[in-house]
Amino acid sequence: MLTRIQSIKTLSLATATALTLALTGCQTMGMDGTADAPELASTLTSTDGNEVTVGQVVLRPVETGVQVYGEFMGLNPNSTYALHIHETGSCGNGGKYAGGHFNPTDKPHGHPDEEASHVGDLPNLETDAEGKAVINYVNNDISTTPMQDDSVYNRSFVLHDGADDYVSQPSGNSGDRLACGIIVAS
Ligand SMILES: [Cu+2]
Repeated sequence: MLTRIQSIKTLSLATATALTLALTGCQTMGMDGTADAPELASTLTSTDGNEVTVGQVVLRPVETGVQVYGEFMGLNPNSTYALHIHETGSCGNGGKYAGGHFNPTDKPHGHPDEEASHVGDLPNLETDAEGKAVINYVNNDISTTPMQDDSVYNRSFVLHDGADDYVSQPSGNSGDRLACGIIVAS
């Protein structure tokens, strides 16, 4: 009897361990603190009809939210650009079909670190002397899981030609839509 209880205990422990591994398998932290594999990605191209690629972004689930890592190029040197997640996964009509900022919690626009901000708000991009910029920001209001209210799957990144002032409503006086990219499975 004792032996049987022990073996059941051992078995359930093994099952629990296997389940835990299965659940966290896709979110295992790598050496750099990021997840093993990006879950979603987006390529931003210019909205001027030439479809020049200006940026590549990957979205990875991490412990505290979703890491938004992107590299941009071909922009004006030493300049500031607004970048947001917009609600609709479409870049047609010069990026206008992307709609407004992703805002499922119905908040005012603001700095992404503030409580009063859209879920899709992100910090401005600052380009270097070569017109390149990097964004590496953990957004703790979004998920990468399709069908969830906070999911950014099949939404869009929009890069604007001006800086976001983080104050003006509804979009920080960020200017025209310079580039756009739909967020897809990677
Ligand atoms: Cu925007």
